Amino acid sequence: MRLSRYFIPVTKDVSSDEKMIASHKLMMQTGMMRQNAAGIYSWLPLGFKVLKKIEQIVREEMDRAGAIEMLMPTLQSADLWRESGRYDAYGPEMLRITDRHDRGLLYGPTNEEMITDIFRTYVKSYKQLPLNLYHQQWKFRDEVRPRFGVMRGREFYMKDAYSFDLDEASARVSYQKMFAAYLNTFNRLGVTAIPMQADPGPIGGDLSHEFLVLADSGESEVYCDKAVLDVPPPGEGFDFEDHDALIEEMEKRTKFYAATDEKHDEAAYAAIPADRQVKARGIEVGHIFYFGTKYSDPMKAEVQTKEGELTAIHGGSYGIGVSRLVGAIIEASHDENGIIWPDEVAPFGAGIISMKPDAEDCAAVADDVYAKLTAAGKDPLYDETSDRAGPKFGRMELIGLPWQVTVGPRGVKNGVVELKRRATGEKEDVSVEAAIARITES
Ligand code: 5CA
Repeated sequence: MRLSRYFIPVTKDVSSDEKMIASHKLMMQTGMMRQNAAGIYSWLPLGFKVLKKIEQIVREEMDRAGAIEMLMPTLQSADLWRESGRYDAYGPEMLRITDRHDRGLLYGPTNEEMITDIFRTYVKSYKQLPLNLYHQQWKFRDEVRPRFGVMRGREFYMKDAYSFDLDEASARVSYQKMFAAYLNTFNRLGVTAIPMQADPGPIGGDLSHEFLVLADSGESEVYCDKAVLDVPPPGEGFDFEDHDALIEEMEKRTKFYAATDEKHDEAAYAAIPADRQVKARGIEVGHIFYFGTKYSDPMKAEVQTKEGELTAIHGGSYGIGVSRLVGAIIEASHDENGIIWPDEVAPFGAGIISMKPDAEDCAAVADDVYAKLTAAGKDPLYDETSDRAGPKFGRMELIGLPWQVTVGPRGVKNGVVELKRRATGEKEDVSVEAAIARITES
């Protein structure tokens, strides 16, 4: 993409609000998003690209774990929520809407009721189980205090998956699959997210884990054993059908103490060797629940067993804050000059700075780098504007693409370009071919 033809409204001055956390400020400065109302944002091209990359990784890992993608609407019927008893219980966070026929609607804060209704309509036999359906869709929660940009929005993008099983034992296997899939997902996104015992809150149930990315700006206070940070994720070859492997995976991690303040047990924490005690703040990027028959009982989501009896299914739900992750990744990966995008979610694979776009020889080399990186599928951002060097470097640093290739007159004379790795700041003068090779290998 040529920067002169793209739309990145970079602004240095965003707000003097001291409480603005780094990710919020950086997202505003880089023109990734625009606030339209409290907690409601437009995703401008750069931000939208990142959101879509995260969505795609989440999708791939859900699919790999056997979940099936679909799409439910943002608006839901109030009657469905009356069936489960949550219409009144949900409180003022729910945005209630009345249509022209005076029918009650709501902007969905989550989809347990709707998916249970779909399930009960079509699934009648144990033979069709287990089933895990998911979608990625906008949600609305009328938060009292929307803040920190996309971290606590009112409208936000969520991946929510819903599992249906014949009994509790099988539902726990479904839960373990999602647990393992989440570890792989967050690992691919370049963040360390720690599973912690959590309070199920309004979703309900008795088994629940939150996944938290440690960051000073996080809203939750967390306590954990440092050892939990060192357990590697299950990885690419992991077999989701191998139940023993699933159990082992979950045990490997849950045997170490890790809890949010709501579930914190001071005595258990004190028993951890002092040099391994971690008290920190965290951002909740995922939350999984096993809630048994909480929705299937009142909504009559029943299937026939082998013996021909009707039984309420056992359910779980599994959320990932996709839009929140954009902020969480930046919170975990930035410096005083700007964002440092992990390779997998970077909006562009590399940035090219043409220092003298008016000089024919310089422009030719920069065009060549642009063509080659594009052909290699690296989707580069090409700054061929006539802005001065300082602002060009500053802007590229701020946007924080994993690689920067600077094409300047002196280098061109010597047959080299400058290759810089954003994360480490390492710079090297190399040939165009070597630069392309390094970037495509990463
Ligand atoms: N039905 C369940 C699982 S699908 C559910 O709604 N869980 S949740 O309430 O924990 O939300 C799932 C994830 O959405 C959270 O872990 C968090 O990452 C994200 N999330 C929740 N509220 C907000 C918000 N106001 N702004 C941004 N992300 C949010």
